[in-house]
Amino acid sequence: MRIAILGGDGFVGWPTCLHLSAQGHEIHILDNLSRRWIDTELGVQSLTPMDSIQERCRIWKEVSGETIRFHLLDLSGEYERLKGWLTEHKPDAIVHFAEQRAAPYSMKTDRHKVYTVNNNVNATHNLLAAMVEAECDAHLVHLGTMGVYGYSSVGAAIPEGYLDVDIETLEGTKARQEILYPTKPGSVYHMTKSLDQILFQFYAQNDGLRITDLHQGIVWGTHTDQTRRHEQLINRFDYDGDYGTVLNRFLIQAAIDYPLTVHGTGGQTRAFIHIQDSVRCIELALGDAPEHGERVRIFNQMTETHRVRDLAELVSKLTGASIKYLPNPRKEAPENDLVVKNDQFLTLGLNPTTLAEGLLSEVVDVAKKYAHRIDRSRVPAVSAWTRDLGSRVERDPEGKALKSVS
Ligand code: USQ
Repeated sequence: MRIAILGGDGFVGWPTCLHLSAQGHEIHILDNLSRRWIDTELGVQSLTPMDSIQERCRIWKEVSGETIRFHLLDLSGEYERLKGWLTEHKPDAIVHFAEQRAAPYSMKTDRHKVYTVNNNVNATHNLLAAMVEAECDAHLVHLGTMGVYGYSSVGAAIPEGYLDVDIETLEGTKARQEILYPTKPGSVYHMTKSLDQILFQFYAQNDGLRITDLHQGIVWGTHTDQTRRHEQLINRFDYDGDYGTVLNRFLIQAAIDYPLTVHGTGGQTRAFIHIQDSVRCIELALGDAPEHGERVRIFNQMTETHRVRDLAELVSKLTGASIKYLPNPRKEAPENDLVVKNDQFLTLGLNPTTLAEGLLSEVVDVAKKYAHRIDRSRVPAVSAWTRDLGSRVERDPEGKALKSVS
């Protein structure tokens, strides 16, 4: 297949490009390199040294003999170029990762909220409108998030996207409806993915676009089989307070002897998936396209759930790292249970990689190898969800210059 990977320079995008290219697909990356610009804005860098996208593609050609083409294009701001590209290249499939993906970054300031909404919602809508106009019959696979559901604790498993409900009619009988699971995003970033769902629903129903939305959990790990093939193919690995995700942060913190930064009681339960499974799920979703006129197909892309404090304890046991319980900068339930259905990917053949000590220590080894690149002052999570929470944030878990916490 000819596959356009929008956002193919990012953390899940890049290994997906390699994975699909290794399977013989013709891969085109469309990316505005905004993630690299955000590193510059925040004054941080990936733990792992990352080459330019052109250099990465050159190395891939050397290693595999396969060509990955790169097109510098801003989905949210260059509508006409996007439409022209789709008209000219007519991809068979499109994988859409091209959105600002960090919840803390989206809550940093009002400017970051506005940027995240403009970027993410425009990117998705521009893509959908352009696909219709360019008569592009590609199967669109979008990377969404488990966070659209809001990690509820209602005592029922979270279904894959849809819920059957009975509504009382005017005659007093019950009418069965299938609705999108009620969305309850916990950040401006997660809210943009909730909005994406409505855009997809409309374009599938109005224009017959074939769309799959993947509600992904928190990704951990860094290597896939393909990124391992050459040092310069290495994936990015974020550790900072905005882009680093919880388990990867704990593993890096352990590697540099930094206290593990648990927010609140650590009673938050979240869904997780290893990066290798993430790219495999994209492959499985691509092979299972809906028909024209079918509803949006929704998969829960996760393999296991864990409580944050249990993860901290696991990493601490493995590495001897200390744990620090910090005031939570986020507005989120301090404790929640989470049961998630993921039968569809299991039926399609996903064989989950679960948290194993060997894999965890492998990530700690990567972190140790590049520890000299870590700026410890960028480890604390300082983006707060409200002003009030901001004044309570403990900025330095290492104990230097602690802010008072009332
Ligand atoms: N947390 C800590 N300590 C830290 C960092 C985070 O206790 O040092 C806690 C947070 O308060 C939160 C949980 O860990 O309760 C998860 O935070 P996270 O930063 O790992 O994940 P999140 O902000 O939810 O976002 C990440 C990705 C996002 C993806 C989402 C999937 O950045 O792109 O959509 O995971 S999910 O969480 O299932 O919605």
